[in-house]
Amino acid sequence: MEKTFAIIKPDAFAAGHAGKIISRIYEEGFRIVGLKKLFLSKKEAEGFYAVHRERPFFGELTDFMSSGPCVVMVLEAEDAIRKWRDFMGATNPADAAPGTLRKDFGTSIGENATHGSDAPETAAFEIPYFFAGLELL
Ligand code: 3AN
Repeated sequence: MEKTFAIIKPDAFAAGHAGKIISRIYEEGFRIVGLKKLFLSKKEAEGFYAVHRERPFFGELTDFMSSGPCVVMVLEAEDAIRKWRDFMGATNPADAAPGTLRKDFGTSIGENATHGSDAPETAAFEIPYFFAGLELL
């Protein structure tokens, strides 16, 4: 079993899609190991996305991620990292395959409804950024 880190981003939360997305997470066969609603500060969003600090969209991305509440989760499944990335779909919702979360709930490359760790090393940073060990029992 593998764990990955996921976010229901502020766009999807504000649009009232959190319940539908969580329901689809269960249907897809993930176990939700950790889950909480947060309203990130700009500084917390910058720390989370520090790897993208040099990218031209860093300011826009961290403004968006601190613009409203989101839901952070730790999901468990066999091959969870790849499985969640496949279920989210392409970064740009316009390119995302039918049946994926970004196709159904994303509106633009920035406001694309969900986040997921892209590798085991990323998950190893992202999970403890948001969750203490006691919250993941
Ligand atoms: P992914 O989330 O699919 O791994 P990355 O790692 O390329 O995508 O980008 C991280 C986040 O930055 C994306 N989830 C997306 O919301 C945002 N992003 C990527 N490219 C752009 C862009 N050109 N303009 C605005 N935001 C972007």
